[in-house]
Amino acid sequence: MKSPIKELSSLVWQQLVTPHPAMPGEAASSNVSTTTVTANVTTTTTPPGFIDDILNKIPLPRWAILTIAAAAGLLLLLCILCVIVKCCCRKRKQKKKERINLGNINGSTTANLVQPDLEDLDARLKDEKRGRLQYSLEYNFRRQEITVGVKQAADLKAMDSGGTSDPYVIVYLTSDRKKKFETKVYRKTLNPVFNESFTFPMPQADVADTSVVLQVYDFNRFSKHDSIGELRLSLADFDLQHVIEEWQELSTSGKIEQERLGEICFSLRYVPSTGKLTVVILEAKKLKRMDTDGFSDPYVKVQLILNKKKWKKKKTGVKKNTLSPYFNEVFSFDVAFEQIQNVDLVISVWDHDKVSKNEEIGKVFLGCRATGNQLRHWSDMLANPRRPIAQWHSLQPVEEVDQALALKTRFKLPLPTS
Ligand SMILES: [Ca+2]
Ligand SMILES: [Ca+2]
Repeated sequence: MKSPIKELSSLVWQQLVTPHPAMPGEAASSNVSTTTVTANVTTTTTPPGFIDDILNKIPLPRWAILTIAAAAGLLLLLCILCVIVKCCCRKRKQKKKERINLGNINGSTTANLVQPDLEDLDARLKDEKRGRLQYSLEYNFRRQEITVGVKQAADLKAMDSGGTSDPYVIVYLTSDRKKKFETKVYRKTLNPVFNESFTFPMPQADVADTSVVLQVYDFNRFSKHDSIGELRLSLADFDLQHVIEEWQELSTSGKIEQERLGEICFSLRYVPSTGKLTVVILEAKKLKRMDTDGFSDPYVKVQLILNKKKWKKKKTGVKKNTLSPYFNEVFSFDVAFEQIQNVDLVISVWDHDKVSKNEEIGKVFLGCRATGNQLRHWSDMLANPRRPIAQWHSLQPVEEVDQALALKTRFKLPLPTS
């Protein structure tokens, strides 16, 4: 006769005799099955008096042995349960992992793309810490002028090898870029106190369209001055009834939105058989104000550059006091089919001035070396011989276009000599 307790104790005994798994995991699950097997084997193959013999040899009362055995059994059961639960959890986790890795290759790719991006962003943000600038704005309604105060800067980015900078600030208004002021240079400091102020004439009508630009530079005696950062304060965002004095975080100068110079519409037509290039300057709009009266006196120059050398030039008449001139003037050039690949067409808008020098407002260039909208217009013209193709273009900063044209000269590609 075997009591359930006896059976349990024999099982415990077997467990104590058989080596215990050292590592949980896959091995554990196989051990679970061996345990049950051995238990079964024990119950069927052990001779009936065997356990009694062993129990008699232990110098403890029978009840104590049974209690210890029962406790040990319970503990073991708990252990087995724990191992089983752990095992199940691991398998489920593995399945989940597999599902992510195999079932969703795109997902892991996106993760790979997103992860470094976030790190990059962090690095970029750290890199972009340019420091802060305290300024003041005071508008005088009676005199129609604005006084910009450059107070002080803090935690400026170190631009020199010694871990410091030699900061100074340039101040100007977007309504008149030629009138620029500069503070003194402060040597070897990242927290300069400037306390300088500059006054600009500022008609009340122009306030809403004007921004104050404060550019912080690092002075270098023997090399180009480095831009530390800048602020662009749109006056429309301020209540100029009061004196404004505040701190603002500097941004990198490259990130700042480009000034609107205006747009121009012209049509292009090319006839390969006769080698005639026809440019019709139609109209312009939203041109930048160049004169103090709030208008410009625009005219357009049409220039051809052949093999990076100035070749032919024509211009429209001057339209007085307007920011949206209508020209509708036709210009024809002889450009042989062999030359058209090597031609750049430069369209520039100028402001005529009676007393001072004429000023260039903005320009664009077209040709096989152009990019974006300009390249599209040029290739549309070549793809549609004899048909005039009209398109609007945003004027670009003069220096930018000149630089792009000059750059092309430097990186000139060898052309086939046929
Ligand atoms: Ca320096
Ligand atoms: Ca003018």
